[in-house]
Amino acid sequence: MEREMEWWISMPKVELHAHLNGSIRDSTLLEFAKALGEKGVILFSDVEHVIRKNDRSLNEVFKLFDLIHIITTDHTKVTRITKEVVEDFASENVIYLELRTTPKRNDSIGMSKRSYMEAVVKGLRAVDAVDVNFAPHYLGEGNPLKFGPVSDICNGTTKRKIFVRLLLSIDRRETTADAMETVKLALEMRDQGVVGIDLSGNPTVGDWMTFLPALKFAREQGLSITLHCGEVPNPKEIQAMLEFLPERVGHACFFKEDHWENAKSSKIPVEICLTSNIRTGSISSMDVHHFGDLYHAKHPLILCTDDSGIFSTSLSGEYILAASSFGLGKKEMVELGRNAIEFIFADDETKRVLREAFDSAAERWSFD
Ligand code: 6MZ
Repeated sequence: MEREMEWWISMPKVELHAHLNGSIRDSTLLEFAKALGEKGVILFSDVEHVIRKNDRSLNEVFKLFDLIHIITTDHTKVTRITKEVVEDFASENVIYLELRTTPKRNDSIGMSKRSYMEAVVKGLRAVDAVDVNFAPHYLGEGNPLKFGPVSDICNGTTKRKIFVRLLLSIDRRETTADAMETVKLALEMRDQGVVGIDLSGNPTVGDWMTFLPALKFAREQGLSITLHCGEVPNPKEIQAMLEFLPERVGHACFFKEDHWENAKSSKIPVEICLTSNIRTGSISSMDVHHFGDLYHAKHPLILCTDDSGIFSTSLSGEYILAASSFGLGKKEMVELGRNAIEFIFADDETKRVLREAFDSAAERWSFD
């Protein structure tokens, strides 16, 4: 059993839907909460109970995020969380990570959206357990050729390597002006690994039209866009989002027949977060999850964690869950994992290096 787990961990993987603050280690969150409890900012005993709770509805998840943001939003903590999250994904052989986070402003501690993002980038630079490539290849520092092949990552003697790219999230509670500020910041930070924009946050809040101007601007300026789409039943919004033709969508739990027809004909890749969907009750059980239908229809899809900290999961765990729930073998899962490379927002040169990494790892595998 342990060897089986090792196999899934050793498989190179691509993670495209991971929220920074949702991927925080439990131990780090509890440590921060305890320190704030000692300072009298929060009541630790109340907070501990909320953090340790396992099953949460979608609404409870967003209440927890509000609490997490109170606990984590200062520059040094953001830097530490980023460093740990990258190390955790690298430790299970994620070789390309698209990490998304919502730039936050908090005047009382001198935090602007920009300084928040600078703290994130500082976290990327602080990683020492693995080699991190986060700048695009046309800049010397992030040149994947200089970075070297990622093919030795399964060999315990070499330092692991991971490509990290950033997506800036627009929270659905934000205004058009806030969203525009995030897009402008993303454009200014392209040389620091920002490749796109995500729209996320509580799906029962906010209106699509509020975000559309900023998303259109992002697209005109060459940023890629992924949207949380159909996380709750909202047929009109789903339709409008699909008509926008985002480069990817996340979740797609409440698509109706005509939405699927539309998404399939446009071949919009879907980021699938199995554990998250089940835990939040968006999907009642694995046997009715849309992964099955999409997989058999050969629709582009990518397995992702969403919030590995909140939902106590890992990308290896999501691959195991998909394989066991839908009767797929390792060969099929490797194919699915390799395909994810085609849907990343980074450049073609990065894709080439990642394909090589997969193929050279595959030479060492046997499928039974
Ligand atoms: C929608 C989600 C989410 O940005 O502070 N987020 N938005 N649906 C989900 N499914 C459960 N999970 C996380 O990370 C936390 C933020 O990501 C979004 C929410 O806006 C949450 O506050 P950052 O790093």
